[in-house]
Amino acid sequence: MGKLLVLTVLGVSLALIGERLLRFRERVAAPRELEPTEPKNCHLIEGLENGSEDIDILPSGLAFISTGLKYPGMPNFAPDKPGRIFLMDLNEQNPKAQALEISNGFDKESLNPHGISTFIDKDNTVYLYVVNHPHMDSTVEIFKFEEKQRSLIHLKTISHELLRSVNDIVVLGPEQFYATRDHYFTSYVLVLLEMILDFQWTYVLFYSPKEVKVVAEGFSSANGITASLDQKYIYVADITAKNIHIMKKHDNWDLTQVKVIHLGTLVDNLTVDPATGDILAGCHPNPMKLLIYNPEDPPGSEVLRIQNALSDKPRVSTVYANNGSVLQASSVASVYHEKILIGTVFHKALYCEL
Ligand SMILES: *[C@@H]1O[C@H](CO)[C@@H](O)[C@H](O)[C@H]1NC(C)=O
Ligand SMILES: *[C@@H]1O[C@H](CO)[C@@H](O)[C@H](O)[C@H]1NC(C)=O
Ligand SMILES: *[C@@H]1O[C@H](CO)[C@@H](O)[C@H](O)[C@H]1NC(C)=O
Ligand SMILES: [Ca+2]
Ligand SMILES: [Ca+2]
Repeated sequence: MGKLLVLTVLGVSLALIGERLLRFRERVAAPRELEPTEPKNCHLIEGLENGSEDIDILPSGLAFISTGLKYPGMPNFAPDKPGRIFLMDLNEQNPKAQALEISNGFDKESLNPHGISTFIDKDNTVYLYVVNHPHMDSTVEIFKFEEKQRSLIHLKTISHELLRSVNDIVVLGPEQFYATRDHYFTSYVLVLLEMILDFQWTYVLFYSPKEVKVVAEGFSSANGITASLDQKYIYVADITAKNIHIMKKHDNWDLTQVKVIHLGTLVDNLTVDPATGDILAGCHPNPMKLLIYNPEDPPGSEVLRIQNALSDKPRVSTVYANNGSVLQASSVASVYHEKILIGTVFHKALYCEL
């Protein structure tokens, strides 16, 4: 009897694992034809050759770009260089990316920047919040931006036991932000297992000096996060589930799900078009090529625009698509005055007119 039970449990477990494996294969290996799409006058940005994970553009047209992310399982072409934050003034005719100076007193060698988010205070001071992975840990660094000096003054490091495997943040008040956790485990092998078996143990966290709490959970891998223009809704990309969750924000900062928009492609970072409120999603069309990098057959890039996300019929259109010959592994796209900046996980960055 005992043996029968063991056999039954083993059989059921194997069947479950088999089913999860099949679903994993479907999620990552399904080949998709990309129809090449390109806006006008695209050119690669000089100085940003090795990744531009996240981009945040101020209302004034100054763009912050985080580069040099080192992350387990992701290729990196400059593993010995610390990460940096670049600035681009999109009001210029031919904007150049310029590395920002970082104030002394901050360990610049350990900067490993992931998601970023800007916050403008009532007195117009600009703060840049950076998800950092110093020595593969997760912290949020707060910098004050000095526009004239083109520099960042480090003010504070936030760490918390719930701030683990942080991917992206969206800052909505002084030291008040939502953050996504993209994996439950931190060791590479367990992360792979987690991805394959799809535990859905990742979440969105709310952080403030007074209160830290999980406000939404059950994501396969919560990734990019941003807010609607009126800040009443929060958009969360679930990268391995290939969808975007539209969440309503409540007065106590809790989130409830309004709907899920399926995109059929791995959704990475999200931004909102300041002129229209449309969501722009940097996506990975070929997950397997991203996981197993081969320069001869590189991963492609895809940027989608989602119009009327809150309506019954959101409209999804392709802004940019390329098989990797120009741009590999797009992860974010940000729009300013009919121009678009497209960043990538470990490759180049592209600037186009819409
Ligand atoms: C990118 O990586 C290559 C190879 O390590 C290096 O030679 C180059 O200087 C890097 N470029 C930048 C802008 O960091
Ligand atoms: C942008 O995409 C890359 C690729 O996954 C990712 O590593 C990084 O999390 C992204 N940035 C943000 C802010 O999510
Ligand atoms: C990608 O597209 C370019 C031009 O459209 C083509 O020349 C190239 O062979 C394609 N590469 C792959 C790997 O499909
Ligand atoms: Ca961000
Ligand atoms: Ca991301």
